[in-house]
Order: sequence, then structure tokens, then C-alpha cells
Amino acid sequence: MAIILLTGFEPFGGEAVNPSWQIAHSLDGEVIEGARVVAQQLPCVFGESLRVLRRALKDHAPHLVLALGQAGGRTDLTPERIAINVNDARMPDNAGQRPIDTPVVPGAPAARFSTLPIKAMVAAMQAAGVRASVSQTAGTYVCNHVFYGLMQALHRQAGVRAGFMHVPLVPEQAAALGGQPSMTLAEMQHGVRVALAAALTAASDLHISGGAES
Ligand code: PCA
Repeated sequence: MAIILLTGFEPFGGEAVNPSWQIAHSLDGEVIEGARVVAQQLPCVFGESLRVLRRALKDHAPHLVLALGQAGGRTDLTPERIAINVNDARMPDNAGQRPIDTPVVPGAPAARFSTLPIKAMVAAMQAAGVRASVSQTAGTYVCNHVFYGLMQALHRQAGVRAGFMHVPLVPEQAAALGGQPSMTLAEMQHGVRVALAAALTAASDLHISGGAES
């Protein structure tokens, strides 16, 4: 059976949970459009996160890869358009590292696009009643690091679609931080299921705007 590799991160930045892993873990073993979800947790650590990811790519030879990460402040499920080849950490990772302006992969291109049909995924999630929009930047912390490393690892495997999606905080986290936007775990699970189904079935991406002015 074809495998969907679905990754999520361990908690970071003083949080007790990370919704990206809660979602991935809860969908582990589910079959979506004939493909089985394999969930993998990644450490929120520059370098080690990519070692764990590359091992999972080898072990499972997935047909499709979706990496998830938490993005405090966002209101929507946001498939990312592009990964950039830079690490610039505003705060230390879970191993205390704080790289500033280093490349994710030395000598590799400045950026790599997601190979997921991000517009089709957004449209499918919206049609299912889940708030979703395209994001034009995955930041410069561990999520972008993993996204870039993922796209670099797979860039010669045209048959394997891969990309990244940031998710909002869950309500418990948002309440503790005082009024941040949030989405329930159930809604995010539904959105990710629908997005994965769209990613597996869309022949090509939709020609609709997902752009922004800034
Ligand atoms: N979010 C962080 C790293 C891990 C996570 O879930 C980020 O957006 O870079």
C-alpha cells in the first residue's frame, strides 16, 4: 500500500504540546484515498530533525510527504509555498542551538517550491468548512529548515509530492497566551485529512489566486 509520511514536531518554546504532532499522531494508520498514513515525530532541533526525517524517508519510501508545524498567531491551516535555504533562529532550539544566517544545505539553491498542489488543498479545506490559506513564508526556524531539507532530499524524485503546512495553536495553548488565534484539534484533523486527499488526487494544481501583497 502507498505510504503518506506525515510528520509533526515535539513541543518547543516552553509549550507542553505541539498541535502538529497531536494531529500527525492521531491520524497514524488511517487510510486516505488508498494510502496509509505513517506518522513520525521530529525533534525541534536544527540538524537532528533532518536526520530523523531522512531516515523516515528511507524506511518508508513514501508516495507523499506532508510535514506539519505549529505557527502561533495564525488563524488558518496554511500550506507553505516555498522553503528557503537559510537558518536564522530568533530563539534557541530544543538543543540550545541558535544558528544565525547559516545555510540549511551548503551550496544548494536559495529556495525550493513545495511540490504539493497547495491551491487545490486550500480549496478542498475551505469547501469542507475549515479555515485555510496559502502561506508565502515558512519563516527561518526549524520548520523552514525541515521543509527545505525535505524538498532538497526529494528534488530528484519527481513522483513523490512533498511539502509543509503550518497549523494554528490549539485553544488550550491560545488561552494560556492570552487571546491568540486557535483552532480545535478535531477541526485541524479534518482539515489535514481533506488536504491529504486533495494532494493525492489532484492531477495538477488549480489556477486560482492564493497570493498576497506583503
Ligand atoms: N514550529 C516551529 C518549529 C517547530 C514547530 O512546530 C517553526 O515554525 O519553525
